[in-house]
Amino acid sequence: MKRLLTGLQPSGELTLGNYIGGISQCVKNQDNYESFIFVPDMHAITVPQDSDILRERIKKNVGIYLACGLDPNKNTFYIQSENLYHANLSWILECNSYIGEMSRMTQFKDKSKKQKNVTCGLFTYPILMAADILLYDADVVPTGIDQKQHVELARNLAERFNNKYGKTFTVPEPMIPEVGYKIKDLQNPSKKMSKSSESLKGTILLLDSEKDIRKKIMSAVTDSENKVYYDEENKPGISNLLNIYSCLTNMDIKEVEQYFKDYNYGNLKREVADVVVEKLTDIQNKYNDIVKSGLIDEVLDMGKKKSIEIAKEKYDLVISRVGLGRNN
Ligand code: ATP
Ligand code: LTN
Repeated sequence: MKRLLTGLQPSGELTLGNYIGGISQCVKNQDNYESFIFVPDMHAITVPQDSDILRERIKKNVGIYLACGLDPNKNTFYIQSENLYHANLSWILECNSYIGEMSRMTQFKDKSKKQKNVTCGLFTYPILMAADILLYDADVVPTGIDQKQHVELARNLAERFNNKYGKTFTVPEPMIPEVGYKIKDLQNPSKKMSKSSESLKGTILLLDSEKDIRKKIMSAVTDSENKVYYDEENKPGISNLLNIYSCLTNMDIKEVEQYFKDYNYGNLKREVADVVVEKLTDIQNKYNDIVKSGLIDEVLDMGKKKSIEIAKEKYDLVISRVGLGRNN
């Protein structure tokens, strides 16, 4: 079975966008791949974080993954900082990476503009991401389009290392969800719904209350035509609502368009809110049971053990190829 590996940064509360574009895709794939889902907490500290919030969010996110249907018997869950091999391999890869190629990373350029003090970690973070992937011989890496360049760096570093030292790493493939899965901010539908948005008015969080979900959807920005049809360019707000409905009901976008064709915007929003509330209430009920059950720590302890075993084997091979340490 091929291996799938992905991580969602604990840099904010998980959103409906994360569910539709990320988590639910992993749920669909869990029978087809041996899956590794980890929390890249060391990536989160490339920008300032509050320690108490970060600590709480790491476990909360794992609870949400489980509540969304990621089965602990089919996926290995672990926390990056609990496995020291990630940072160790990252260092060796840094010594095989070039300032020139790192300077071309577009996410660094974007994120560094928003920071007062730009850390070295923010600059080298894609190399740590390559280590996350290469330690486990991942075949496919599901991510958003913004991470494609980082997965390509991981491919380049794997090929470079293999050419220099002999076949050591699997060269991973990015797995990018289709355009339809891109959910937009409800207040600014030209922008993606994002967990690190400054205002959460246009962002539905997976643990939002029913009242907040309805309020956010009812006040979604639309247009003045009051006719429901799908046109991403001229009607981004309405198209976004239709997309959300289509993804949560597994209905084709054409069928959804047909279904809502005689609706006004108010009624459309009400029905979209109904399906979002139904889906998220189910996830939230499961999440509350999972938190009470102690399952999160159980799953993370098992995952930590397994991830360290796999990573150690790869790391030992790497240091022996490079000539580090002794007796290898
Ligand atoms: P950040 O704000 O920190 O960039 P984010 O919430 O925008 O975070 P990522 O952590 O970069 O998202 O992405 C994690 C996963 O969630 C990816 O698989 C990505 O495709 C998916 N995802 C995030 N936002 C959306 C969205 N609005 N629509 C569809 N998929 C999304
Ligand atoms: N950089 C990614 C999170 C991430 C990741 C990974 C994703 C860190 N390491 C390895 C896939 C594989 C992000 O910011 N979304």
